[in-house]
Amino acid sequence: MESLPATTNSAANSESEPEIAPSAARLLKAWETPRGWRYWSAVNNSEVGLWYTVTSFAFFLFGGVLALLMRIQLAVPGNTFLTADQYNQIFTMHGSVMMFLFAVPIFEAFSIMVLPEMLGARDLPFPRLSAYGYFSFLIGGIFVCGSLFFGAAPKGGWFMYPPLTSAFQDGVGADIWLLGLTFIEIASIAAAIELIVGVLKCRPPGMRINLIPLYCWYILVVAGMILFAFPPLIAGDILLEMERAFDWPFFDPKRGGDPVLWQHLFWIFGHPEVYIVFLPSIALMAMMIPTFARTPMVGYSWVVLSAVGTGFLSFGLWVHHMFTTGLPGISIGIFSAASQAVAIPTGVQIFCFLATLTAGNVKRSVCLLFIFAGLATFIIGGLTGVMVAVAPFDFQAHDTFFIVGHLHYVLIGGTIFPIMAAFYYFFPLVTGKQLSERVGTIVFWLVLIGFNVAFFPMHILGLLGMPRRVFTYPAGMGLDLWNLISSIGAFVLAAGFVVFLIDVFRPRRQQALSERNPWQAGTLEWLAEMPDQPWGVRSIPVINSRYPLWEQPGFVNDVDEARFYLPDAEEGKRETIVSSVIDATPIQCLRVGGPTFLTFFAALFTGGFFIFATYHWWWPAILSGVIACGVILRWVWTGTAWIPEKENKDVGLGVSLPLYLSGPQAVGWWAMFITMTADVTAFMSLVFGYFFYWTIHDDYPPEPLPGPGVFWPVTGMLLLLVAYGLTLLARHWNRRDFGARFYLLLSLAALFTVGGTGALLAGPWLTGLDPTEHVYPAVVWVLVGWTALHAVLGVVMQLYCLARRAAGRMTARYDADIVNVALYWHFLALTVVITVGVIAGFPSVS
Ligand code: HEM
Ligand SMILES: [Cu+2]
Repeated sequence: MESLPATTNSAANSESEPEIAPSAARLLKAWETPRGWRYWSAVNNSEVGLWYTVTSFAFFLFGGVLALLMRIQLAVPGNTFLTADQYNQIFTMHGSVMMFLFAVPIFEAFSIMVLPEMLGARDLPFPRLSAYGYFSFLIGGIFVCGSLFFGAAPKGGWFMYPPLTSAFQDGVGADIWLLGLTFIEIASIAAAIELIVGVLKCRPPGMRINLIPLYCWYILVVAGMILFAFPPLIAGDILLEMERAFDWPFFDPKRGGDPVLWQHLFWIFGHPEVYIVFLPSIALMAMMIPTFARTPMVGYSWVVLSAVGTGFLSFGLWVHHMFTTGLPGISIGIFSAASQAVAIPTGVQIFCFLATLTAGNVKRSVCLLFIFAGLATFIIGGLTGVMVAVAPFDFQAHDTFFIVGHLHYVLIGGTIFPIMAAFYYFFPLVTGKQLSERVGTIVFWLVLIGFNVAFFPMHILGLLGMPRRVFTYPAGMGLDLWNLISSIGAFVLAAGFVVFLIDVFRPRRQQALSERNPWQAGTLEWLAEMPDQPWGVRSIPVINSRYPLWEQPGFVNDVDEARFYLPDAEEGKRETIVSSVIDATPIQCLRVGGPTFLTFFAALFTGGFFIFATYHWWWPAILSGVIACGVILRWVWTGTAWIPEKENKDVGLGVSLPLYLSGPQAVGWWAMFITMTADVTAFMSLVFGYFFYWTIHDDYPPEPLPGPGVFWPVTGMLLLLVAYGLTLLARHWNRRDFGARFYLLLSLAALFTVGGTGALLAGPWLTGLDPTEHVYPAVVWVLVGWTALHAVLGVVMQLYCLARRAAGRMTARYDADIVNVALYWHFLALTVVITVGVIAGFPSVS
C-alpha cells in the first residue's frame, strides 16, 4: 500500500530509463488509494477486501470469546458463572456470529481481496457494490453483536425455531436476529453477485473456462449456492418477522400456521450453508497443495466436477436435520441415503489432493501442517456426520452434545484449519511480510491439541445423554470430568490463537520484505509485487496455461515490462478488461467506479431501515429507507452506464475494444440477471409456503373465508402484462431512436403499472381478507405485497429511464439502462403471473 513505483524487476535495462515510465505514473495515479480520512471512501477490491477480511476475523474472535464463556460455565457442575438467560443468549450469539458473521463473510471477503489478482484483473466489475456490501456487513454485525451488551440478544439458538421464538420470547432479541441478519444476508448476496460476474467476465484474455484457477471454480459454485440458499432464509425471516411484528400467524397452529414450515425454510438454507462454509476451504487447499507439492493439481476436471456435484447435492439433504419432527418413513429413508451419498464427491476431492501430494515433491511448512490437520479433522467430522445421517442413531443423538462435537469437527476442520493455512500462505501477499514458521509450529500444535481435547469429549458427553443448549448439569452423573477436560482444551486452543495474534500484530518494521512469490507458486496472484501496487498488475496478461508462472516462459518479465494489455491509463480512468464467458476473448475495456462515500451512506441508511424496524419505530424506518433509496439512485445515476468520450479504445497488442456494451455481453446485465435469480428464489420460497399449507392442512383454505376472488387479481395481471409489453416496445423504439414514441410508451407503461398494482392489491383488500385471522389470508397478502413492492420498483425504473434519456445519459446507442430494466421486467412479469395464478387459481380447484 505504501506506493513505490515498481522498477526493480526491469533493473537490467534501467540505466537509460527514467525513475518511472509516464505510463506507469498515469496508471498509479488512476488507481491511487485515497489518503487521510478519505481513505475510507476507497472502493478498490484490495482495500475493501482487506477491511472485510479483518472485520470478519474480528467477529470470529468475538465468537471465540463467547465460546470460552460457555466453557467456563460448563467446566464444573452447578456453576453460577452465567445465568440460564445469559447462557441462552451466548450460545445463540456464538452460533449466529460464527455462521453469519464469520464463516460465510470471510470467504467472500477474502475472495473479493484476491480474486482480481488471481485473474490478473485490475479490479472486479462493481467495486462500489463490494464497498456497499462491506459497510452493510459492518453496521449489521455491530448491531447484532451489540445487543449482547444490553442483555437484549436473541436467545432462540442459531436456528431460531418458532414457536419458541414467536410465542414464547418477548423482547427484541428475535427481531434483532431476523432483521439484522436479513440485512447481512443481503450484503452476502451482493458480494456473491460481484464474485460470480468477476469470475465469468473479468478473466484475462486466453483464460478459457478449462484454465480457470481452481479457487475460481469454487467461487462460482459457492457464490451460486449463496444465491439459492440465502433467499429461502430471507423468505422465512420475512414470515417470522411478520408474525412477531403484526401477528400474521404463519407458524401458529391455532390459526392454520405450522412451525415446521420454518424448519424447512431454515434448513433449505442451513444445510447448503455447511457446504458454503466448507467448500471455500477446500478451494484454498486446492490453491496451496499444488504449490507445496510443486506440481499441477492431479485430476483438475474431477475436482471441478465434484465441487459442482457437492453444490447440487447439498440442496437435497436438508431434511436430515428434521428426522425427529415426525416425517413419513419414506422421506427419512430417501434423505438418509442422500446424506450419505454426498460423501462421494467430497471424497473425490480429497483423493485428488492426496494424489497431488503423493505425485509431487512436498515441501514442509506450517501451511501444510494446517492442511493435513484440516483434512483429518474434517474427515472425522464427516464420519460422525454419516453416523447421524442414519436415522435411528440420530433419534438418540439428536440435540445432545454429540452433535456439538460433530459440527465443530466439520466446521473447525473444514474452516478454521484451512483458513489458518491460508493465513500463513497469503500473509506475504497482503502485507509483504512473512509470518514466523517457528512460532507457527507452536501455534499449530496448541490449536490442534487444544481442539481435540476440547471437542472429542463432547461426543462422549452426548452419548452419556448430556443435552446441548443447557446452561448447567448436576454433579455425579458422569459428566463432570469430561466437561472439565473439554473446558481445559478450549483454553489451550485459545492460547494457540493468542500466540498467533501476537505474531500477526507484532511490529514488523525491522523485518525485511518478503521476496516476490515466496512459495514459488504457479498462479497469477503471485505476480503481485512486494509491497503490492494499487494497480494490481502492471499489464493484463495473456494466459494459455493453468499455472502461467510455471508454464509460460518469461511471463513475469513480460507482465512487468508492460508488454501485455492496458499498460497505461491515458485518460486517467480506472479500466480493466471484460472477456467472453467461455473463451475469454476480450470484448470490452470496462471503466469501473472510483472512490466515493455514497456507498457508505447507502449502507448506513439501509441499515437504519432495518434497525429502526427492529424497535417498531416505523416512521424513522421508512424515512431511512427512503433516504437509502435516494442515495442508491444517486449512486447509480452518477456511477453507472457512463457514455464514453469515444467508441473504442486501443488496449495494447493492436487490439481495440469498445468502451460501452449493453445486453447479455455487459457486466451490468449479468448482475441484474443474477440478482433477479436470487429474488425469484425468495419469491418461490413464499410460494412453497402456500403449497406447503395447502398440502399439509385440511383446513386450508378455510371454508368460510373467501379468497381474493378472480376478477381483481386477473385485472391486475392483465394491466401489468400490458405495462410489460409497453416497456419492451419502449426499449425497441429507443434503439431505433424514435424519442417521442419511447417517452410515450414508457410513460404509459408506468401508468399501467400503477393501475395494475392497485388492482392487484384491491383483490384481498375489497374481499376484506384479514391477515391476522388465519394463515390463508396472511399468505395471500404476503404474495400480493411482494409482487406489489416489485411493481413499485418497476415504476421507479421506468421513470429512471425516462429521466436518463431526457438528461442525455441514455441514447439509442448507449441503452444499457432500458435494456437492464426490460430484463428486470421479464422477471417481474413471471412473478405477477405466478402470484395471480396461485392466489386466484388454486383455492378454486381444491
Ligand atoms: C473456537 C473454539 C470454539 C469453541 C470452544 C466452541 C464451543 C461451543 C460450544 C460449547 C457450543 C455448545 C453450546 C451448547 O449447546 O450449550 C457451541 C455451539 C455452536 N458452535 Fe461453537 N465453538 C467454537 C468454534 C466454533 C466455530 C469456528 C463455529 C463455526 C464456524 C462454531 C459454530 C457453532 C454453532 C453453529 C453452534 C450451535 C449453536 C446453537 O446451538 O444454537 N463454533 N460451540
Ligand atoms: Cu445438514
